[in-house]
Amino acid sequence: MFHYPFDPSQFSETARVWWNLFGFYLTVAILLGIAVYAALVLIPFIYSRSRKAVDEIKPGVVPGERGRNAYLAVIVVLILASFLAVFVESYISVNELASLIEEEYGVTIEQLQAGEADGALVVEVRGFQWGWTFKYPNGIESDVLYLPAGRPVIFKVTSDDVFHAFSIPDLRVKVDAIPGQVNMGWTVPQTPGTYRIQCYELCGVGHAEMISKAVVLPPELFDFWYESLGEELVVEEGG
Ligand SMILES: [Cu+2]
Repeated sequence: MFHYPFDPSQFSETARVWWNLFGFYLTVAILLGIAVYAALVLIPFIYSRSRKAVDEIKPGVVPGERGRNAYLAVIVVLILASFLAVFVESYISVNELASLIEEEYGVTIEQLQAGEADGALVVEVRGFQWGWTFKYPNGIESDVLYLPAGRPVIFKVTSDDVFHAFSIPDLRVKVDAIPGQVNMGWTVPQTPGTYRIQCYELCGVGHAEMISKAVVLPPELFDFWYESLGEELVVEEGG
């Protein structure tokens, strides 16, 4: 019923930016990891050659010959540089996403986050023990989430009872569902298909079964469903 793609970037604009950022973070983490483990393995060999080093230990002083502090400085600079790289890359990606959304769909991320964007579909998501209800502006209530492809969607998420977390992992959407509070989330689904919806906050014995599906439809088919006031839609499962 559900597919679990390794690379979800073509499914939504949010999936694309988070996937790219994840790749970047992972690369930085792997490089740092290699450096740390290489140091762990090499340092004992380096120090075992100069046994005097043990006698030279003083607080705040790195034992060994002069110049070793320079290596330390380089390592510290590399670590700080990697933090900076992650920060800068995140900033650039989110800005690129913001200008793309504004160019293509005429809405800003701020409007989407505020839940007030012209042309965006607003879906009220309610979590409960143990399931989800989706309510549309024309009054349709459905336990399957139908979405149009190529149009921004805003999720206004809340809960009837305990803490839940609404997530469509393949679209890289995740929003806390808190009773008495409405949290916003948004995405732009790109590829028609069926996606898994799952709760990501342990909420009781039924948590693991708190699963539903999001069906992304071509815009015409979505409009057809929407205008039919939510009659059950039989969608051929493909792929
Ligand atoms: Cu839950």
